[in-house]
Amino acid sequence: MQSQGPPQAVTPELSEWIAVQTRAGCRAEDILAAMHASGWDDAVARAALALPPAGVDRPDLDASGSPSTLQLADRQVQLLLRLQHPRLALIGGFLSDAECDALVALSRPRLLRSQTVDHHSGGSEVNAARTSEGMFFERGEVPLVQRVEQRIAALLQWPQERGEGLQVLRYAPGTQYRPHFDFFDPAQPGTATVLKQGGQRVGTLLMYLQVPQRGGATVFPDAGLEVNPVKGHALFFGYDRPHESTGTLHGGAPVIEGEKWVATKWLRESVYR
Ligand code: PD2
Ligand code: ZN
Repeated sequence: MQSQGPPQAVTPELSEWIAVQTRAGCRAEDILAAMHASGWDDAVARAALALPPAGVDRPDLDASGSPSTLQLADRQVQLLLRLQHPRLALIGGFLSDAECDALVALSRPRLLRSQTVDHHSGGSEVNAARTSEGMFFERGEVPLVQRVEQRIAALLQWPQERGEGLQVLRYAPGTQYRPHFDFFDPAQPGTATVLKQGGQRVGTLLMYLQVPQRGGATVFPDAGLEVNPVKGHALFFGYDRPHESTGTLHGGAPVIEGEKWVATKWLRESVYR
């Protein structure tokens, strides 16, 4: 006898239905519950929602079977490098040249001197350790940002609502971002305030939009690793707990010649509004 349940594969119709629910403000967890109630297989539902498999609650790529390419919903990308510690991956061709140029053009008029989190108050402050200029998009602010955020969610199997708005940074010659951790230091008094919205950061995706002629590598001093920016490439690193043992101390080395532009997506452990 044939099963009468829904088809057990991610179809375009299913993706469209999920997009409609998401635009209407439904959370991924609620859509998942509705799909369970309608008889959808849990693994298929989670894949369609870009949620991690049951029991796995951290952003990461699906690199099972050691693929050299990954087929995301709207783009095929290259899996160029994987590292276990720090947990890191370098993705080629994540953004097209046109997408990089459009993100730069949209953000250029809105740049302001970058700030960092003030660990005492939980607010933000100008800091000599970070001399770039930057701006934030609202999540889903324009169709291009929506498309990039959908791609990130598919790559890292992490729902869009567990991400901060996309940040774009411009580094002129001589500017840099000194080594730091992207998670919030649990020992600092301002951290409790920051965590109220979305909880801890659990991963970072850096996308290179424009590359300098010299300098500007993303460096991981504890791992002895330097990643040279390449236009359209994306660098992911995850941190399962807010601790230096993750090996994710990293920085943006000074730009020597030319300009470096990057977009950063910081991922949170829970829904970020
Ligand atoms: O621009 C970089 O290479 C860089 C380095 C370290 C960006 C960030 N951190 C960041 O946006 O967190
Ligand atoms: Zn960082």
